[in-house]
Amino acid sequence: MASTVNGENHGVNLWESQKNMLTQPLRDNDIEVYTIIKKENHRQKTGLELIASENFASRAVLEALGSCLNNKYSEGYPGQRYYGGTEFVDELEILCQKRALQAYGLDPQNWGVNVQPYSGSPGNFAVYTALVEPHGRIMGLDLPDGGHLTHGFMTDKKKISATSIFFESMPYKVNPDTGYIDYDKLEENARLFHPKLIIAGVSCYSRNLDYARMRKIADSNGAYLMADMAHISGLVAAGVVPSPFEYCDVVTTTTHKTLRGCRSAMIFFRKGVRSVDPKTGKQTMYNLESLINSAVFPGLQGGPHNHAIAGVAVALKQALTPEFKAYQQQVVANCKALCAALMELGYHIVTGGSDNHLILLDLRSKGTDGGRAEKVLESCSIACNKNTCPGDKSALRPSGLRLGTPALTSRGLLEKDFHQVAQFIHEGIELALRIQRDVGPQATMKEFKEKLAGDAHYQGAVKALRDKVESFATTFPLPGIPGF
Ligand code: DSN
Repeated sequence: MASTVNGENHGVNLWESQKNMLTQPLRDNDIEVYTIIKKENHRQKTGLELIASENFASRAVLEALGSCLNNKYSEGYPGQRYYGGTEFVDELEILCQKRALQAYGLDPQNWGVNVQPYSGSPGNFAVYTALVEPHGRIMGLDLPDGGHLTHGFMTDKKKISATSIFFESMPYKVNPDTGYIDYDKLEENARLFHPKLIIAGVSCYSRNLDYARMRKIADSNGAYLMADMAHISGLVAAGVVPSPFEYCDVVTTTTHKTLRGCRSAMIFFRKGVRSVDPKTGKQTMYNLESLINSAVFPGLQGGPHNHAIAGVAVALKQALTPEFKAYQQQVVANCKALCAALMELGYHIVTGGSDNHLILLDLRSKGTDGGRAEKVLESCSIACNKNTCPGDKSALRPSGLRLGTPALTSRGLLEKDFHQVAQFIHEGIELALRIQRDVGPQATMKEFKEKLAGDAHYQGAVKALRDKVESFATTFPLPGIPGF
């Protein structure tokens, strides 16, 4: 029954006054946000999504993400919360942990997992704060060589990432001639730098990592080895690329790239015996679990995003199916097809190929760069991103384009379709070259963009290619919640 104050039935009035706000569908309640989402949905449906870190989450994942779990606070861990009413989120978090270990074939005696990191960057930072003292030393692949910001990125002039401000970072690099990681140099530098943690992880590297070699380097320096498998975590779960778990102490991952869940992250950590003294037989045990759990909460985060944990749990269930394995195999097959088609069209691919879901197209031999190509392709409804290539002199004018196949493979594209995608990319790059010749080699990006947008001839060419791309793209289904 509603309460009454000063003769007015406030309970009823309050509910009635808020009823629309609280119960209307988004379309009726907030047309501006609804319209923006519809436009984004249209962009995703009509375009070709080649950003290597993106994917299309399933309807079930998105439903879990949009559920009442969003409402629940539950600081702490299952069984030890700072709030009441956590019975079901405890059940959910335990289920998510169980599925996470299953998805990677891990024995709960030897591995644990924290599923609370909000995303990859805070997840990585939590590991560093757990295992490395302030200003302790870390080594990760340099960002211009294919590493990630959170692997200690800094430039000659500035410490950019907090991971290089609060920790001392020395990057390792790829060989500029081959594009492959220079493990010899990493070994040599690690011997001098004595890192506490080595990071085996990439954001733009098309080859498998040599975890065994990195383990040896870590061991000879008494360092932890952490894999950041964010880009390849779906491929690892399906067994189509080597697993880092055999060699690493800690493995982090985001959950929305090849794994195809919602935006979140996980940290896997070893448990049990770390080492045995060969002389005395004395065992040293891992103590990562409490360090990592307390670094995530209460060290860096507050309440876990239970709706995201639900989305991740759903994605992990899907990752355990044969259909998911077939999908990941196709991601790799499609990437090889895209790579072969572009090479046939005369393009140079860094390292000459790919073992995974992405390739790095080096446009230096073509006479253009990643920024200009990305801009023209975007105008033609092809989404990808500019990226530095090994040996680039300036990160401000990256020479490459990173292209990935996970998202379009989720829409059902096969190898033959990627031959067509390669043709579209080629036409876009040819157009970028024509504009570049027209504006001259010294023209700035601003002048290039003005020419692209302001010249009727080029706008006609953009429209012609965009129409072809969109007619092609719309023949493929888009995963997710229907009509939205
Ligand atoms: N920004 C992501 C990527 O594109 O690789 C990684 O966080």
